[in-house]
Amino acid sequence: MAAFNWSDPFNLDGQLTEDERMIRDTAHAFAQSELQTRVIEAYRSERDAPELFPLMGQTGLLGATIPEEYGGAGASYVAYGLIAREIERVDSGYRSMASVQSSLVMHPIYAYGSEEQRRKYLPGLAAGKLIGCFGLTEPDAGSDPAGMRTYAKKVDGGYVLNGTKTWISNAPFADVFVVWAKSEAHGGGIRGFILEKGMKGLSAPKIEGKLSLRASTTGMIVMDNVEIGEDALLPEVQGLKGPFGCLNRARYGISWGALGAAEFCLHAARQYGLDRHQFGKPLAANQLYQKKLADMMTDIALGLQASLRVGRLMDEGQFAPDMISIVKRNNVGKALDIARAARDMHGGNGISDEYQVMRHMVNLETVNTYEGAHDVHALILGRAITGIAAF
Ligand code: TGC
Ligand code: FAD
Repeated sequence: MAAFNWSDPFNLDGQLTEDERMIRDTAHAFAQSELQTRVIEAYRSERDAPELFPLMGQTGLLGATIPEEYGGAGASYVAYGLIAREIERVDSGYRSMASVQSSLVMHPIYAYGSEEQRRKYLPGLAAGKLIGCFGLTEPDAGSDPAGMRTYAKKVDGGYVLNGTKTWISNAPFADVFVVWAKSEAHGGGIRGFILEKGMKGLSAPKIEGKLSLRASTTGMIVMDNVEIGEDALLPEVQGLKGPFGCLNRARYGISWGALGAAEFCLHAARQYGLDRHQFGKPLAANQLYQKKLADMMTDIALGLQASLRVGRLMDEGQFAPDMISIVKRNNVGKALDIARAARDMHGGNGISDEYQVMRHMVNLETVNTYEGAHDVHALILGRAITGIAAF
């Protein structure tokens, strides 16, 4: 019989390759030394942190699945998930910064870009010398991106873009903008374009006053007659499957990341319950307290196994997007429940940023909404089960 380890109940560690363990340990050390030391103050002051990108890049945490010839690490999707888990153990906003760069900017350039575009952008993005953002959502098109209004008009030698994207992670300090628009030259079909900071008519104002994900910068992308050349078009994809192909990767990473945040909350609640005494005994000596810890540990362990399975299938090229909807929806929903429970278990201290559980709780509200809201993933799964689209 094996000894039971409450912090790794199903021996996830033993199911990883040596390379994956090494990448996880590197990400853990980086997240604890560079991110954990900044996050409380960064969150308080809602401070922009573009300087983190080169630090993440030097550590090999950006574009991990992209081949080495373009600056990536050529690592597995499981390794990518492990990186997300370690970063989000510190803060969902920092994971957001990294997952947009890796899955929503580097992936489309690698998968849908020309060889010239790959060579131009990917090494700089992998190194964190360039920062990327991904513009799909619009003020009137969130869960329903097919309703987007951003339009690319065809002109001699290129296109002119008009439209507004909103709630765009990294946009205010981004150098590279992957933007999705309806294209006149392609029968009004959705196409991806690469825009660059400084183009005439392109601006990216910051959205102030977020009460969630405050360590990550969010903004708009405003395009007012932005002229781009033919070479700005991502040539290899047409239609919504372009942005959705990117979202598959990011949603999968989130399924690991959210559980990193949940693990932080479980560890914090356990330690708090052992240290704090009420009624002459540790809080953790009470049955109600232990039941909450047991529920947390169970949901984390089951969720991690599910994400590992989906990651292995992605590495084998055998995944279906609906599998990703299961793990994104389930793991984020469970992480949110866990963070709320941990906040409660800390009593009054639970609302202080010093204890960090409430920051995770409030962050996870965003994570539950972006990359397909919780209920939208239920509808994707409902469609898979019944064959009827309810949206
Ligand atoms: P639908 O008719 O279902 O599909 C249109 C075309 O797309 C294809 N497709 C997919 N392809 C690959 N992967 C997927 N997951 C795909 N889902 C659909 C589909 O096969 C079809 O292709 P084709 O060739 O036949 O045209 O499209 P719909 O308009 O009915 O979609 C409905 C729904 C609900 C599935 C979809 O609109 C949806 O997922 N909505 C949620 C929107 C969303 O997730 N937005 C995220 C914005 S980015 C973001 O939040 C970043 S936050 C990052 C951070 O900071 O970490
Ligand atoms: P809506 O679509 O208006 O949904 C509102 C509510 O209605 C939700 O609860 C939803 O579940 C529900 N709902 C919608 N349709 C249905 C239906 N048919 N049936 C039942 N319920 C329904 N987008 C990007 O493109 N790039 C980014 O980098 C990015 N980063 C983000 C960062 C942050 C901090 C946030 C908050 C958002 C970000 N987003 C980004 C946008 C995000 O993807 C959208 O907010 C999300 O897709 C939901 O869209 P919405 O806000 O318009 O809500």
